Amino acid sequence: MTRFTRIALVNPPNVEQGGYTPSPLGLLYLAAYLRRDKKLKIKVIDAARLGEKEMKNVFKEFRPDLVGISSLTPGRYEALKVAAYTKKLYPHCKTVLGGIHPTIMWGQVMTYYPQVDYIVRGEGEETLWELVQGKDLTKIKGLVWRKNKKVINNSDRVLIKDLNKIPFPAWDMIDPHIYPPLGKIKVNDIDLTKETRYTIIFSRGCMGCCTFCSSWKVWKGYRYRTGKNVADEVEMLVKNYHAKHIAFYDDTLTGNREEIISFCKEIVKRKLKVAFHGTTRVDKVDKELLLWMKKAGFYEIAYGIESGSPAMLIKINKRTDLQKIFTAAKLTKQAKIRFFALMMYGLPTETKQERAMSDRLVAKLNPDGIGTVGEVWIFPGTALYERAKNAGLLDDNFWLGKKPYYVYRGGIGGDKFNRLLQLKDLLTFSVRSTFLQQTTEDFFARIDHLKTKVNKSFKTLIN
Ligand code: B12
Ligand code: SF4
Repeated sequence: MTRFTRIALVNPPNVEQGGYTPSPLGLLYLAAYLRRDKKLKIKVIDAARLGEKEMKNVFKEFRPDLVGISSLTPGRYEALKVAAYTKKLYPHCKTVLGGIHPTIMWGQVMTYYPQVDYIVRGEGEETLWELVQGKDLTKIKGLVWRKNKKVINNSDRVLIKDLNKIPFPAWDMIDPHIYPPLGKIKVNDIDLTKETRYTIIFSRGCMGCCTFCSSWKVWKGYRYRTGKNVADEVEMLVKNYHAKHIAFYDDTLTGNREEIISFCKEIVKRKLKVAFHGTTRVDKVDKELLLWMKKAGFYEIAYGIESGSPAMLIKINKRTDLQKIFTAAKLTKQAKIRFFALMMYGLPTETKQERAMSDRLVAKLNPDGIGTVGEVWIFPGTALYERAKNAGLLDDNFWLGKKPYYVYRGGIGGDKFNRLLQLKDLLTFSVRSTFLQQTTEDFFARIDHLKTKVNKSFKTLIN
């Protein structure tokens, strides 16, 4: 017997970045997977685009019995607000959170936010299906739930082996035209400033393990679809929606060169006229691959370059080097594909000289575009987060606050000058707050806290 029959899948409001948000591909995948059960009524609500008011209107009309909410780390507060609103409106409706933030911080989310009934960790399709179908909760792998107020974390789910078997995202359940065009140029007579940009994904996960990235926590390795299967999806987008601009949202698009080449051959054979964009690693391209990509319609490839300092590339575990970066840039340009460089500035221990090396590298590469936020954001689930915690910069409680992410401003072993400044701030703050305590109990607790903090800070400073 199904446990739920009216399911709303929500991308929370106010989570766009720089005013833009693409379609929530994860939710479209989930909707497509669930609707294999014809009895279910499913709604996908992209409140990031439609707004909070529209989301509330749909809720009132649709009366869901399960609300599924997607959450990245910066958008967690908005996701939790949607869950709280759901409970206020329909106290008996259940809420389930999924996406990278609850996948990593499930313990904290379930402990502090009673408005969340379940969390689906990692890949969502099969876990959500079993939840909706009413399977015994103790047997649903990948599910976090409560039994008599105790949080129960079921064992991990084995990831779907054959990605080709997952139904294509349910584009028909949203209006693709609510997503504004995102492109500044004309490519092969396709005016990107006018075309809706559709999104697609070839693979799940990444073979990398960079210290600032948490992708591996969700996807645990790299799986890919066949070129033919992805070409079928492109053809569906072209036939049903007249799609002309498609962006691949893979972490590493070209992780399997044979399947990418086979995809490109299919696109050429089927005469599909589409402008493609994708992101990959510099060590995952070569001349032949790029020439095929050009033929298929790729107009731009973004590469995670990150730094111009060889030592920094090692520190962040990028597993690339300057030679590979130059080669990828040269081959991409030779294939007449735009080369887009993704850079990181302000990485822990970065020196003035290393910053200058990055600037020199960018100047030499002369990319067609460059993407950087100009500072480093630390997310849970990354090696960097663990280092920042060990250095006493933050702890898990940080994510109970509203700040979208932790901005790194120095303090991890190596930035000795930054660390000294931070120590001074910490001491001033702790001494002040110690002497402002009302009760003796608080006072002694504070002194202990201060001692631990100072010890920890000195240790980090010395290391
Ligand atoms: C598209 C995208 C975006 C989009 C929209 C994200 C969205 N709502 O789908 C935009 C541009 C808005 C965006 C913004 C940001 N992003 Co982003 N983004 C991506 C990207 C490239 C693709 C997401 C995707 O479609 N994946 C494919 C689908 C199939 O996977 P999925 O969405 O994770 O969904 C599956 C599961 O997670 C789960 N699931 C997800 N939601 C739900 C909900 C329920 C109810 C259930 C049961 C299950 C479930 O089931 C799905 C199917 O298996 C990923 C990288 C990647 N390849 O995944 C980065 C990624 C998610 N983004 C990341 C980052 C860093 C950001 C930004 C901070 C970047 C920035 N510079 O501003 C912001 C934060 C936005 C915010 N306010 O929270 C990081 C995650 C960091 C983190 N801990 O949050 C990732 C992993 C990139 C990376 N490798 O570091 N992003
Ligand atoms: S290559 Fe990109 S997606 Fe892969 S681990 Fe590094 S930063 Fe993350």
